[in-house]
Amino acid sequence: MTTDRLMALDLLVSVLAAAAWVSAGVTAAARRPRTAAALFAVALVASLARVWTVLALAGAGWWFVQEKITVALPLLVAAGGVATAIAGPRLLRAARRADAASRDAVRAPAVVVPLLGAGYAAAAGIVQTFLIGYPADPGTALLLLAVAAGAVLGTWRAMSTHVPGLRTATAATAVAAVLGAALVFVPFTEETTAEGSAPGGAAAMAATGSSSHVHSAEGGSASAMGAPARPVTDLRGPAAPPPGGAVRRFELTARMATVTLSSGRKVSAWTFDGQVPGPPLTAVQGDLVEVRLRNADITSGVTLHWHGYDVPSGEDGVPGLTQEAVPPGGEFVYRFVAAQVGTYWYHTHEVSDLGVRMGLYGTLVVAPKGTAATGLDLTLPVHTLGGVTVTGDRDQPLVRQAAPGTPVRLRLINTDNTPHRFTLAGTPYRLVAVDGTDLSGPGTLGRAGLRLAAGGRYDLAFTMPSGPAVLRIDDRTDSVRLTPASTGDGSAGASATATPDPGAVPAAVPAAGSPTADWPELDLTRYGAPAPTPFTSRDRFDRDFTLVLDRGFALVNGRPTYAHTVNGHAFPDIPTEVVREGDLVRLTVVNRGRDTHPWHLHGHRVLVLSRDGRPVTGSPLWLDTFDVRPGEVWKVAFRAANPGLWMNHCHNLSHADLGMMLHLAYEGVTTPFHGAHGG
Ligand SMILES: [Cu+2]
Repeated sequence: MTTDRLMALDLLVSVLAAAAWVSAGVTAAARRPRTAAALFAVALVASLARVWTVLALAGAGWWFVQEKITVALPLLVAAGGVATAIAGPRLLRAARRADAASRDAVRAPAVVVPLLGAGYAAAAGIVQTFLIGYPADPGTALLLLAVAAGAVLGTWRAMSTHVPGLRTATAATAVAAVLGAALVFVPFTEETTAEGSAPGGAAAMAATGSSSHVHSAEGGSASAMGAPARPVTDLRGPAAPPPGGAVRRFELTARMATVTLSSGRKVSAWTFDGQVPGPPLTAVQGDLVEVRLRNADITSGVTLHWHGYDVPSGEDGVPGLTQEAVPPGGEFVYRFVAAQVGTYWYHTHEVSDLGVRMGLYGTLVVAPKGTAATGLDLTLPVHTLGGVTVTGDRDQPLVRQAAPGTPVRLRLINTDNTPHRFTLAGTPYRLVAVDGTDLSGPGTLGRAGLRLAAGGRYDLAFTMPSGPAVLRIDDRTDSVRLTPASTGDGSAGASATATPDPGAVPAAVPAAGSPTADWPELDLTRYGAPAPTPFTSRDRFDRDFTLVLDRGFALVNGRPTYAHTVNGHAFPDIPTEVVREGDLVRLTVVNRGRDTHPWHLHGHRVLVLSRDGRPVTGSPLWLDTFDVRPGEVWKVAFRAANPGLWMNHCHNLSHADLGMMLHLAYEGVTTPFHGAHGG
């Protein structure tokens, strides 16, 4: 069973156990011994099942069961054991007789209180998992214990005038509550890294010190490590391109506007240059890209972040970290060398959840040097704008003609907060690049569902067939319809004869228009051919960080919030990951929640080492955004070769907004900005 299913099953049996224990107590109090005994049996079975689900979940990793094994199960087993020993025999006896006397007997506190107590204990475990989450700590455990004990005492006192040892028990409960509250609310000082064991030594951990404030203006603790302090504002792109490169100048003005979609539908949006998506930026490898950003009237401010593009840190566009947001009337000039080839995008990083949703994004495509563009090359950012799915600026299918034989490349970009599923019918094709990086030996695909993470990109390539080809989104919306141009019209300038994809296995190609919902999802970790990588999972890692993603109450920018948490904390209280230039860094990202988290590290591509313990057997996967689904454990690694201060966050930007982001800082890099931002 998958971890996700196991988590769901565990939740189901925990709720069932809590409900059955409480119902057994209530029906006993209502003098219905047979019903109570039946519910008691259900409660016992559900509690035992819970023990099994927790033990089974433990096989997926300690992260999935930490609070269950340390808090929920001990509570459930202790309270259930007491209820079974004390209430059980009385209940069964009464159920067998079922006369008036035994009906009265089961409403006694000796039956009802233990049954309800087991119910409270079972419920406390659920509260622990859902409200507090990972990791359980002694403070919250004591508080929960005190609440459950208080409920037992209250119930008992309500049922009986004499509760033996009531004063002592009440006092003990109060002490536990006070102690628990003290542990929860009095800040710790010894908390250090983001669960990172840094084989680099204790000094590195000490450098992390007071978590997110380590690289604030006055916090020179990183520079105290010996490396000379370097402000992030010095880490900028060059003024001139490398030899042979051109300068590509762009100007983008952020402003509010009403945009008209292809259907005529009008949407009020936040735009670059009055359009959504913003103007497409293109360059050739080796060019210097220079973008002058102006803000006309976006009152919350705007920046440009180059998603997936490993620009110098000072060009990364993170407000409060690498620059101040550009206010209305202001401007900022970004410069970076177009070193990476492929499909990328840009978007604002100031109030980015709202900003990107409203339309502040566009595409960035870098072509390899010295290759003339041939065929049909379509850049297709997919976004939900004003409640409808748009491809580019179209809310209707894009219809294009292409002569059979024309090489076609479709660049899919998911600019939304949640994944999209793409299917291509009518032609065999290959998924040739992911997140801008070419795959090794990508095979021919036919009936495949391509799940694209929020923020991610897929490049699909094929030769235009003699029939239509249709790209569909989420199995319902036709995004692109390519129809074969009548041969000889010369429109596409390609050879008139259809040349089948060389090397293509004549796959069973589904016709355009066929239903796609049952097409199996392509597993990228098994697609393509292995190839050498600069490091592997067998290497020794200089830093090892674990990020456990969950939900729970935490402070988000000082506000108590039901947050999306990392290791039990929310931004800006998640300890910064500190690395040194040259380090080989491993990240383990664990999702024990119910939401998918597209994890995105700025400034670096990461190599996927494994997912759920299974290594990648296909092409090496270099990603900037990887979708960590419920129950999944991803291990990825990167070389710390781009010094700076970087966001490391969930690219479901509404999750980031609710706390799911942190910083990755290179030792010695400081910021003059206030630091408590980044959304
Ligand atoms: Cu998320």
